[in-house]
Amino acid sequence: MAQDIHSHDEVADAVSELIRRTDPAAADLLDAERARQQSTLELIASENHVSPAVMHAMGTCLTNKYAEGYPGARYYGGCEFHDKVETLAQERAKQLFGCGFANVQPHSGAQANASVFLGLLSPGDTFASLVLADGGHLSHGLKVNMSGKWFNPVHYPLHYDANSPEFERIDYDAVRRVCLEHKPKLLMCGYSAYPRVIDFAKFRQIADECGALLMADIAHIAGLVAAGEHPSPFPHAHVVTTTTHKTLRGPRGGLIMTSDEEISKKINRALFPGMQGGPLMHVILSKVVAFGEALKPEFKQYAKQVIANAKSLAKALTERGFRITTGGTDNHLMLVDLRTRDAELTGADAEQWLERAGIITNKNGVPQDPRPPKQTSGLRLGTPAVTTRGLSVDDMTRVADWIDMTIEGGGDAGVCAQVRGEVEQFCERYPLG
Ligand code: DSN
Repeated sequence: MAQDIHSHDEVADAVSELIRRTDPAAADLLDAERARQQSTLELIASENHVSPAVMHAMGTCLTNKYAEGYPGARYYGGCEFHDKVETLAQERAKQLFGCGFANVQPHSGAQANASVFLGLLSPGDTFASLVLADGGHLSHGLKVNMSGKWFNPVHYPLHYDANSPEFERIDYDAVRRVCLEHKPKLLMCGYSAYPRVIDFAKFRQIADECGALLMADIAHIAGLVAAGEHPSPFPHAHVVTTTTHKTLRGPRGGLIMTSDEEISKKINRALFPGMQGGPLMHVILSKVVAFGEALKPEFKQYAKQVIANAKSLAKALTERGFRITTGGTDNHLMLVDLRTRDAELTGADAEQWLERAGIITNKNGVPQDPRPPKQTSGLRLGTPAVTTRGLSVDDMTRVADWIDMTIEGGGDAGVCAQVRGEVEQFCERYPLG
């Protein structure tokens, strides 16, 4: 299934040749990156391999056009087809997520989030979120981000009691306590390193009780939500943001949705002209194609397989002595606490060793991690990209073996080279085009 959409990509070859004619240096870099992606296993939870149609929709003449404004109300002439493209993207997004309004213009998830802040809050306003170190996101109130500099974040905790069956999961009672104490104007949920189902209905109850708007940032789980494999934030959240390039498997970009007309007007004004200028219309064409793919029944199968693969990888790693935070996963990602294998081992080292072995991951803090973000005690692993490639539940056991061997080898060059050789050979069975 997954390989069908990635059968040999002649356009990618032609694009490379075309660039080579005028710019060999750029073509060399492009070819090197294609070879890297082909020969390694991508386990970064926020990455994916898009289909050739999604990929090449971005390399089109729509990049030539300014279309500031919205369909039917642009600041430039010549937007007849751009209006249709953007409207189609909006319609498909609404259908996919079951909401009333969609703004498809955000260049990224962080800009989508910033636009919500600009549209719905005033500088200094209080909002509640999970701190980045526990799995949140930098745009959810990190002090060096605009959200933390110009607004007043208060953070709710996870369950930190290791003896609790809820260990490292959201502590909804604590969310309620924090919200009743601080009366935030906005309550945020949705995370970048949280492996469990989010109870949007519970969040809405708390938001209503403390008079807050509920915002769900579903950047990581959007594809699972679209496929019905994770509960939807609608009708609970007042506003929903996402990226389009993670589990949703679209082009790099953002999306904001709501079913409230007044909120949609505020968000539209905040995004343009408040936050961005001209929309990236070539990317919006690609969003159209990606949303179309996600509406197909095959995408539901894909999302199911992403979760099955993640569960399989988490189980295989647990059997090999790695602790997975919360004891496993319900979605596409897991956080591996490396300290159970080796108290001295950092995420930074593990990431580097695995990269040498052809397995691409990212270091990530685990909840209450004593180490700084450039070191960390954990690794975040995800299955969206390898599932697109066609890897199965059984393949995940092999992947776990390679991770185990590499970590056991402690960065030894010979071990890394051996695993790398096996991974490269394995990857040949799953061509990316
Ligand atoms: N950088 C993204 C991630 O990896 O989760 C979040 O923006």
